[in-house]
Amino acid sequence: MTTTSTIAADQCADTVLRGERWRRGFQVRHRPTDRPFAGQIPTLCLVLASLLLAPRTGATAEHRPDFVNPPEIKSENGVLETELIVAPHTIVVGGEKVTTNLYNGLFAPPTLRLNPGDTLRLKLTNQKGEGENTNVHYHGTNVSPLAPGDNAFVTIRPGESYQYVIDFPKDHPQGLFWYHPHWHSTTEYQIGSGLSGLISVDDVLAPWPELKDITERVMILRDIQIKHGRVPNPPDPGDPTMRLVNGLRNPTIPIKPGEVQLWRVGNIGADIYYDLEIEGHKIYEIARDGVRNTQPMIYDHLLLPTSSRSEFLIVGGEPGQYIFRTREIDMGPAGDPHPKTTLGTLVVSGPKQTGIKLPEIFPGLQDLRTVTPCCKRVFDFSETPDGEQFCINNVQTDMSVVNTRVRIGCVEEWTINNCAAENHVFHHHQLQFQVVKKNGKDVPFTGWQDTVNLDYRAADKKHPNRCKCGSDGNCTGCTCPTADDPQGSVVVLVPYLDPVITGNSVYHCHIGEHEDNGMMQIISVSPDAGRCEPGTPSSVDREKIASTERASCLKRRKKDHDDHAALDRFAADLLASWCSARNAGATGVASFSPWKR
Ligand SMILES: [Cu+2]
Repeated sequence: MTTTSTIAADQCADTVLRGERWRRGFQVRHRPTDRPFAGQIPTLCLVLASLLLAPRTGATAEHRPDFVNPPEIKSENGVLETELIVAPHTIVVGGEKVTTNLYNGLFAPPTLRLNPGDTLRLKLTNQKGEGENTNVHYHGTNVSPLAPGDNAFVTIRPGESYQYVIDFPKDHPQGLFWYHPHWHSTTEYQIGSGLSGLISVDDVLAPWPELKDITERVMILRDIQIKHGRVPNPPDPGDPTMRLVNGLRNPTIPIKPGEVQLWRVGNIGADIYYDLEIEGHKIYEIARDGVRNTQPMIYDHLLLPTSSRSEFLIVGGEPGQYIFRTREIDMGPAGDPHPKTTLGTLVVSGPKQTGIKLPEIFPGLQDLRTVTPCCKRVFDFSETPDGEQFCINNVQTDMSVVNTRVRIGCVEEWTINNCAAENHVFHHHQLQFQVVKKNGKDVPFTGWQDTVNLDYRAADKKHPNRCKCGSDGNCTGCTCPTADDPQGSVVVLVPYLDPVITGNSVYHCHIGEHEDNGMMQIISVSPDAGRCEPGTPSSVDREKIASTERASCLKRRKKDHDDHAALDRFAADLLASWCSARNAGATGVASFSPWKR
């Protein structure tokens, strides 16, 4: 059924994963919550199903559908038990008929709602019947990567089921996460088919009880390409696509003048970005990628790279209709077109609301710049001139190789360089990191995130040595960022602090096409690694290599996904040995002080 070993994350849970976990909670996390969903009765609203199955006539003002949240499944008594069945269904989406693989027949599948400390028991059944393997990754969650947890290396073949059991730590960040297939080499197609949904770890509004009764709008941003009634396998991110909100084309979103609403938005499509804008309205972001900001962030428009989530407040303006859209995005000369597109229509009407103030006091969060990093590493993201193959540090994904070994208990500094003439999106599993520098400039500390955009490089008059691109998007002579020309580089501080993330996971570009074609590597997080294990080039090593050499992308045949079984067993053994050492009284695995956040 699955190729992974079956050591459970809770094998030493009493002493390590639950009892002696590093305290890292927001002080506010322990406040009682009186949000309406705190009662926790399993509920699967099927309202959306009927909406999705009904023929739709398009996006004219007269025929705009009403906005509806995705259905929800909530935890009860600390457990969320559910089954997702992946199977082909024929539906009408955005006015077009398509036969595609869906979770439980829904283009907007249920939001899984649970609380810190809860256990998610999710049975995934693969009924795709097309010879396609699948699995589920729980994006952004700070949980164990070992089977039967959030293990991206599990294989669930057609006709098989797999029982995931995932313990969410008691101090898990409260916010928006998501689930999607992570079966390397077909991830893009599977997400593009309609396979992704949201996870809400409640309650993001806990620090602000005055907001507890405001209307909450949960939004799945996902596009679909339909050709001859099917989703192309794989989709081409350069082709025209239909952008939808919860499977709806240009829905009407009502709000009263002065009313404060919480919008929880996830870009959970396969490849594309959004640059969100609501005419006449500001975006007051309170959380990014499932972690609250340290201060209110106010935007006229908000870039959401693939896989990012933003939770923000909006305040209804003067009565009228306002377009909710994504602006046009410049993805670079080698990138795909991302044209301006209407997503929905905000309709402001009704009696004026008053009395709710936007929050100004935010919970604390550790500024990781106060910590001396154990290790500094550099990762160069490059691609072949034709933009077909993608590399990290000059090699494509090899599912049988651990590329990076880090020690639990460390904060590391990673410099991630975009050496290509199109944007990439860096994502790291199991944690959030802090961005401290972008394109050579210091970034103020406003929070943590699990995805970050890497700006493209392209030649201009001042920088003739960057990529030179033809009108066909083919680019040659690309170089990686340097100290003198840092365009495209991002420096992040990565906290490998929580022993629950011990094991093997991955970091990669979250543009599905790029990940499937080589831009992903395997990381082993263990107590046994050296503080700066050789293997990944350090920043010092990298300075000796010319940026032109670093920009190459060697094609390496991807090995079969199943080769990973041995590595998973290896990680499980490591955790087991570490658990027994801790149980015997050995300490010092992580000497970092408790988190302040
Ligand atoms: Cu990419």
